[in-house]
Amino acid sequence: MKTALVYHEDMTAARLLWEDPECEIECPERLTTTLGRLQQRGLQQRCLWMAAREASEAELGLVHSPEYLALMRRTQALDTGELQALSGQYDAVYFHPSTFHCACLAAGAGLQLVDAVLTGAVHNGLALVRPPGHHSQRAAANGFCVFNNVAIAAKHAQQKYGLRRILIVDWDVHHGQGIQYIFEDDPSVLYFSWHRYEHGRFWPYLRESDADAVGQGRGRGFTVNLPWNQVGMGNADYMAAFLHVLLPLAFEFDPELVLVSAGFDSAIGDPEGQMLATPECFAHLTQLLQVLAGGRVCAMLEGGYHLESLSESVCMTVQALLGDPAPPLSGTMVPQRSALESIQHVRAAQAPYWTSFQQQGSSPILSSSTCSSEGRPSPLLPGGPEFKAAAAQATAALRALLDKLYCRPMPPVRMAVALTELDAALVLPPDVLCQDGSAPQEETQAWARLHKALAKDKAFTTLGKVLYLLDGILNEQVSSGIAATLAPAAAAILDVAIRYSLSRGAQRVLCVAVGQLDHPLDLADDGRNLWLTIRGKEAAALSMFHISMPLPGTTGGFLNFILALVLPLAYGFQPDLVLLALGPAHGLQDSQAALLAALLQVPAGGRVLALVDEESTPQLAGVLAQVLQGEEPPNLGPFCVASPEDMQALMHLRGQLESQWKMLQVAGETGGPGSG
Ligand code: X5A
Ligand code: ZN
Repeated sequence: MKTALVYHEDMTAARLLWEDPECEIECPERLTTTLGRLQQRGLQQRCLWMAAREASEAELGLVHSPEYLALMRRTQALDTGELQALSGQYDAVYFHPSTFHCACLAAGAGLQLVDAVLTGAVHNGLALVRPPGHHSQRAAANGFCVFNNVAIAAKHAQQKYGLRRILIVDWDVHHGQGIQYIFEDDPSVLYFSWHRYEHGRFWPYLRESDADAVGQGRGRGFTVNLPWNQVGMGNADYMAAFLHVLLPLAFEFDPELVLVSAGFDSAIGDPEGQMLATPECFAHLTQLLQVLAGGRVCAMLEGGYHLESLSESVCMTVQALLGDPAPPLSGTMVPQRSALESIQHVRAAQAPYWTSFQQQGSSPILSSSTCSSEGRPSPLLPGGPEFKAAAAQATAALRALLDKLYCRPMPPVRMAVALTELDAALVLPPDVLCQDGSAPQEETQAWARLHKALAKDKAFTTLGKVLYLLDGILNEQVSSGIAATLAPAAAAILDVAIRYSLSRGAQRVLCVAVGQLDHPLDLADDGRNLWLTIRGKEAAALSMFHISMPLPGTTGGFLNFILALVLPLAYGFQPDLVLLALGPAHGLQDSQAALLAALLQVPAGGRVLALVDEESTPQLAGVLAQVLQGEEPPNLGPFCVASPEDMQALMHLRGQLESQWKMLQVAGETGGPGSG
C-alpha cells in the first residue's frame, strides 16, 4: 500500500473543561468528523492503517527541555483548577488530564509516519493528530500546541536516517513560529510558512513572522515566511505562492524528505483563517509537493476548525497522496494584488540566498500603504453574530461546491497505452490498460482526409488508435494515456487530436509540443486551445494562445520555465485536457519529460495524453507510463543554474504575457524589469 494513515482514538480524549472562547474550537470532533468522512469516502480503507504509539522521553527531548517535559508529565495528576491556572501561563493553550498522553501520541504518530516512509513501507502518509504542534517551543506550549510534532519528526529523520535536507511546508493559516525558532540557524531544514498576518495585527502578532525574517547565521535563507496581509486569499493566491515562491526554492534545495504542517484553517469557512481556498486546492498543493523528494511526503495535521471544511480538505489531501487525480480548481485564477505584493516581498527578501530569485530580478517594492482594501472581505470578530452567520453561509456554499465536485466521476482506468513498436521492449507498471482498440474506420477516414500525411497505412492506423484513446479520456473511462506517433505524421495527428477533442465536448485543450512539431496552420485562435511550443531558441508570443519558448539547456532553466511559465499558463487556462507531444528531436531527458508530464497532470485533473515519437526509447515511454499512473517522477539530477539567455527569454515572455495571463505575475504591479 502506498499511503499510511496514523491515528489513535485516545487522541480524542483531551477537551476543554472550562469556558474559553479562544480555545473551544480545538475540540475532539475535529478528529472524529474527519475520520468519519475518510471512511465514508472509502479512503481510509485504501490506506495502510497504523495505530499511533507514544513518543519516548528521549524522542521528545530532541526538541524540548527536560524541565518542560517533566512539567507536562505532571499535568496528568492536576485537578481542573490547577490545569486552568497552568494553562494561563501560556498563550492560547488549555490542559486536560489526558493532554500529556494525547501529545505523546501526536508526536509518536509523526515518528511512525516518518519511519514508515523512510524504511520504504509506504510512499507517503498522513498523521491525524491532536493536539497540533507547530506553535510549540523548546520550553513552552502555545496556540493549542504542546509538543512540536513536525519538528520532532524532522530531528528524528536527521538523527536516525542521516538526512541532510528536509523541507517543512507549513500551510496552516497561522505562523508556526515554534518550528521557525527550532530550526532558524539550521541550513539542513528549510522551513516555509504562509500565514495570515495583516501587517502584524493577527495572532501571534510577531515581528518575526514577516517576510524579512529569513533565518540566522548559517541558516539564513532557510526560513521562508509568506505573510498574507489580507483575509480572503483563495485558490489562485495559494497556487501563485507555490509556483512562484515555494517550488523554485524547493527544487533548488532538493529535499530528501518533505514534512507538511498540514493545518486546514487556511481553507474556506474556517473561523480562524477567513480565507477562501476550496478543499480541492489541497489536492493540488499535495500533488505539487509529491514531485519532490521522490514523493516522500509526510503530512501531519495542525489546525482546521470548520469541521466540514476540515474533513473535506483532509479527504482531498489523502486522495492526492493515494495518487488519484485532483478535481479542477474552482474559481477564476487571478491572484489578488495584496497576495502578489506579499509574493514580491518574500522573493526580494530571499533573493540573496537563492539563484532562482536572483536571476529573475526583483521588482521595486511597493509600499504596503498603496494597497487598497476595497471590495475585500474584512476580518470578523470571533464569537460575534456576524461571525456565526458567515460560518453557516460558508457551510452551505461548501456543500453546494462539493456536490458539484463529486458528480464528476473518477474514471475506472487510471491509464491506457496504445503503442506500436515500443510495446515489446516496454515494462509497464501493473494495472495499465493496454489498448488495442481503434476508432471506427469511417470516422478515422473522415479525420484522415484533413492531412495528406495521414493517408498512409501506418499513419492511418496510428490515428485510429489515438482517437480511440482520446475517446476513452473524453468519456471519462480512462484518466490518461500514452500513444506512439511516427515522425512524418506526428504534427498531423496532433492537429487532428486537438480538433477531435474540441468536437467531442472538451472546452479547452492545452497542447504542449516539444521538438519539431509545427503549429497547425489554420487552427482557430478562439481561446479553446492554448498552444505552447518548446524548442530551439525562439521566445515569442504570436498571440495569447500561441506561444513559443526555447528549450532551456540546464536543469535550473528547465525548472524555471516549467514553474514560471508553463504551469502558470496551464493554471490560468484551466484545460480539461492536456496533449503533451514529444516530437522528433524533442531534446528532453527522460527525467525532464517525466517531471513535465507529472506536473501538467495537476492542473489538468489527471487528463493528459502523451504522444511520443516512435523513435523514442522504451525508457521514456516507461517513465511516462509511471508518472501518468500516479507514481513519483525521478529526480532531475544536480541543480544547475539557468543560463542568462534562458532567463532573458523567460522574462521577455512574462513581460509580454502577464497582463493577459495573471498567474504569471510575481509582483503587485506590472512594470518590473523585463516587462513591456
Ligand atoms: C494549531 C493552530 C491556532 C491558535 C490560535 C489562537 N493554533 N488564537 O491552528
Ligand atoms: Zn492554525
